Amino acid sequence: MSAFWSTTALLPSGWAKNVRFKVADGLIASIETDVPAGSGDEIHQITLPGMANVHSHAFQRGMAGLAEHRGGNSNDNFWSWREVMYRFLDRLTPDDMGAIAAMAYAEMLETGYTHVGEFHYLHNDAAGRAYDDPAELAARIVAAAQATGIGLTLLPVFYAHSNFGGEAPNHGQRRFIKGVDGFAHLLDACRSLLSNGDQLGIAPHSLRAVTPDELSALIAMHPQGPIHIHAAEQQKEVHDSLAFSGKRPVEWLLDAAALDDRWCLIHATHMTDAETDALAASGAVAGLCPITEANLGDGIFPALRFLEAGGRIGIGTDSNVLIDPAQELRGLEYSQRLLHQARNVLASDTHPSVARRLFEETIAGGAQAMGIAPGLAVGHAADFVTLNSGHPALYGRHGDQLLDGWIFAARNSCIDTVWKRGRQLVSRGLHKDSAAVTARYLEVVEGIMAE
Ligand code: NGQ
Ligand code: ZN
Repeated sequence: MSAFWSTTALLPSGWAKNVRFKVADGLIASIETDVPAGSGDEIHQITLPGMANVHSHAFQRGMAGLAEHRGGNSNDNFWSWREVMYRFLDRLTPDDMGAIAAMAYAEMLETGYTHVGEFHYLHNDAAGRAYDDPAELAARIVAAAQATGIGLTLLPVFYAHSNFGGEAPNHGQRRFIKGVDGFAHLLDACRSLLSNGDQLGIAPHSLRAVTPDELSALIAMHPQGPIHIHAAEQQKEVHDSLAFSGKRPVEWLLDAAALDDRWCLIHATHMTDAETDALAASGAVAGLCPITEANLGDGIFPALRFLEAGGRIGIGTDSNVLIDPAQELRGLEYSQRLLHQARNVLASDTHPSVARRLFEETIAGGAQAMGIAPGLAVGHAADFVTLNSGHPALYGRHGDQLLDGWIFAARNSCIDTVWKRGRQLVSRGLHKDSAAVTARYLEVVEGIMAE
């Protein structure tokens, strides 16, 4: 494909009509508006930029739906879910993980994500021993991204402790553990795996898993590029942080880690008003995962205040219990409606459409958190998502109404085609290798469930 033409397209400047993108080497070489299609152009109706999924643990797709029944007692919570997740890892092989990641990434592409930030913490074998190649499992992530075609920001995770104060890791965490030197080797190995357009960041897992000294050492190891960390997802973490340092997790990070636009704080659910305002002012992104946060019973992010303070947000699929950016954005707005007993809470004066506001915010914040360029502009990757104008939720809709229809009113996906760096990966909502990826996934899941 050398040119891509769309009746309407969402550009950084807003909705444009009769838009022609020339594409060269996977990048947008030029954009013309109000022009007819050329002969041989790829022709579509409604074109959006691809979205970034800032936070995924791909392997967790394989246990989706398996933790939705009561365990031995009636007080299931985040921590009991985590035990189920740890048990799922008892036997998972590199091949299993690669097949599950490919399934998750194909689903991401099918729902409109063209880039994923993989917060990758599975490093050791099932006995907790390092593989001969420290990047054995990271390589499976990279291979799954390359096979499916999704863009990747690989975020190798440093994980060394079970709680604040450098507590020894527990048995369930044996596959995650690396020392500072081991992590340096892993980071080097990861760097050599990446291909064109992929990015490398670092991910100290959480203030529970990393001591302050280790955090400083990690940052020194990676002077540029994204830094992601889980923070303040659960009240227990806030209490443990206060007991350890006298500060809440986000407060501690703001004071000790000099947060700036390289940082992405995953969840940041439990913040005081002062933390909310200070995080917004720092330029860091809050990586929100509304579906997982609801699924795990985390709490409600203070989105209204954070956005009003100029805070930046991205969205992530985290546990991958369900993969769909439209449902993430809908869940984010609905959490605020329920909390504030009001409607259209996250709209703004410049964007009265809720979906448009959230789409724009997460395109910008998501790209920042991934270390890539946002939106459909010259020199940026030709990452197109087209909507199916024949979907009843979009009938007769124009401009921002299309986004509101997609995000609030469609029972099934409105996605028609998806393109990564000018290459078509999805048509009629299905990944080009869907049959093979799904067949391999079926085999792996049947094997796991039979054990
Ligand atoms: C994770 N997931 O690393 O997969 C975590 C659970 C933890 C979320 N926080 C483990 N949603 O935080 O200790
Ligand atoms: Zn996570």
